[in-house]
Amino acid sequence: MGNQFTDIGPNATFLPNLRSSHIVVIGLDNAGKTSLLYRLKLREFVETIPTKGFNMEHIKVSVEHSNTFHFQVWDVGGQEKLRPLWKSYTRRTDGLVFVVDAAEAERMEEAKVELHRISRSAENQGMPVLVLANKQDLDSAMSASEVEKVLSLQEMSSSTLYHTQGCSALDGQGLQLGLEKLYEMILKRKKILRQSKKKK
Ligand SMILES: Nc1nc2c(ncn2[C@@H]2O[C@H](COP(=O)(O)OP(=O)(O)OP(=O)(O)O)[C@@H](O)[C@H]2O)c(=O)[nH]1
Ligand SMILES: [Mg+2]
Repeated sequence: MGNQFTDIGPNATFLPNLRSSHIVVIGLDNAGKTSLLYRLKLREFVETIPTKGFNMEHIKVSVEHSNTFHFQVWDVGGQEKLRPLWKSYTRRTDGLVFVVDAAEAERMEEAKVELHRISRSAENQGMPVLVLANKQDLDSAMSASEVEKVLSLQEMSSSTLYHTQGCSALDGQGLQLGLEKLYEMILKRKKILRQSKKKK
């Protein structure tokens, strides 16, 4: 799936609908971010090319009690030279999706450094993080709990809600569950923020 440049800037305000959230998908190059985006959008596995900028799609997800939730999803290129741009996309977002290629154990340290760097940045403090351990269709893929361990997710700030989900853009496994978890974390964080505002 090719790059899609739209005239909407990365910091465009979220859709006014309360049932809609703005999420940003980041992770190292080749992790499978664009494949996951289009698996969600088109419900099929598509051929991709490395993303040089970003792709953006609106995605509908069925959540609890047959509610439909809308995500505005920004998929940002993961090549090293593009990573300094991640910050401008993660600013003012409701949730972060960090994708790793679970079959590439040798790049986990690099992924860990990038994930902790972005989640530590002041503007991203406390933002919910869904880690997707992608490519579970491959025999060599690490499980979600192994990925959670090597990325040292428990070392993220105590205010950060996170969940690690195994998935595959190839066959679609794990994606619905991952998005439901993200939805729950976003709601939980909104509640916490509302309560702390009331206390002030
Ligand atoms: N086996 C398998 N291959 C996958 C899966 N998801 C993605 N791939 C392959 O992994 C490669 C990279 O996928 P992309 O979706 O382009 O990766 P990306 O994270 O968007 O990469 P950048 O745009 O460079 O940051 C492609 O060859 C995909 O076909 C998966 O779940 N299983
Ligand atoms: Mg891509």
